[in-house]
Amino acid sequence: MPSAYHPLTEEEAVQYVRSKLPGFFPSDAQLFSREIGDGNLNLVFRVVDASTGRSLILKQALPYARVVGESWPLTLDRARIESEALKVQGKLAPGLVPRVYHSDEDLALTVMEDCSDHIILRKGLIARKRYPRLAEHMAEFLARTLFFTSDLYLSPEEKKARVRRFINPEMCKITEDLVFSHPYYDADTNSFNPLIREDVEAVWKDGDLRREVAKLKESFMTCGQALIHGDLHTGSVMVTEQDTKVIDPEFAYYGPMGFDVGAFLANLFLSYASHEGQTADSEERAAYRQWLLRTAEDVWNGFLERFCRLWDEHVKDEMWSAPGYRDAYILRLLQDSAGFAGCKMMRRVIGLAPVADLETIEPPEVRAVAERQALRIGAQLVLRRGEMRCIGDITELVRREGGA
Ligand code: SR1
Ligand code: MG
Repeated sequence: MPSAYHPLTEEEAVQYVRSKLPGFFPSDAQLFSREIGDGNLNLVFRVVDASTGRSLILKQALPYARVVGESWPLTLDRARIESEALKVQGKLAPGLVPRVYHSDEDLALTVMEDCSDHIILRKGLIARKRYPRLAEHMAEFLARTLFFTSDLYLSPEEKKARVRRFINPEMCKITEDLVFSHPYYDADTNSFNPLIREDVEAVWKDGDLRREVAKLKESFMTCGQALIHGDLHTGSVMVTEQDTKVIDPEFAYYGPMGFDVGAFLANLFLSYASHEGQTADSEERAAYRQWLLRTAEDVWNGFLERFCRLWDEHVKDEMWSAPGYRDAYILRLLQDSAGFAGCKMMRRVIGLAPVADLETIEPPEVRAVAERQALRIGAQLVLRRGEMRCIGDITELVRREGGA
């Protein structure tokens, strides 16, 4: 740990901002700071000038996972990764990530644009809000950040230099454990609704499923296709009706593109399962579920259109232009996305770090219905990913397996 490192207090956050970003606030401004972090890992300070309302966010990594405590040490290098990834993504997808004002490796912090006028997408989805521009923005973010950081665009030398910059072993290990290993056996970290124990045990005993998850785990560990966000769930996206910001890329590394696409789809499908219509407002829920699936389709189709356009405009390598290669690449990406989406759904039902979409459903009997759906959809996405030819095949599977 760098010797200068210590977790800041609210007061120190104000002093830090005054000394390192002297022009951001007037020198006589009365600044207020509040620690508002509610995620699994970090401190997040919001610093506001009371008279103008101008504000910023100071995000600082803790040397352990906040959600568990000091018994789970965690690398501070994730702050450097996050800050560098935000800068790369900000250039490739302007306006779709918070602007970085300042970063400090010794204190493991990033000072960035305050997006507090946005809400966390997961919260919006729980409240059944619709976001008309979400799919278009996510398609743009995914297509541009994945294409321009891959071998399709970069020279082999530049690509490998970037792989080196974004080696992120400790954060990847969390994903390897929590997404691809622990949910598939009786691991200590697992935590699930006791009412679904039989369903969970069926997952642990399913050899075919475990074999297919193992293949996906291997792909996550070995396929350095592009600089991926690495944790692109709906808690990593902030929204208003008209705007979208992708936040928190501390898990970024060179991995399979389908892991990002799949993560986002998985979280729409988790929301789909969570709005399972057992209660009085079932018509409204059914309509909302259709919106979620349409959004998943729009994300993929928008992504595909943009990705293909970028391919046609920028791909120069003789071999990448071989007949049928682009279509084969995209089909593999779709099938990878389905498989990774499946793993990401199952981990949120069985493993550590559940999602509020399911957790907040009461009573536990109703929650169990939604959780079983999520498990069924997840398992089938993994097992049948090789049969998927288009996004409609995926949403059709979700509809079929997502019946009560
Ligand atoms: C201890 S970290 C648990 C989870 O939170 C993050 O958002 C990642 O999804 C990680 O797996
Ligand atoms: Mg996060």
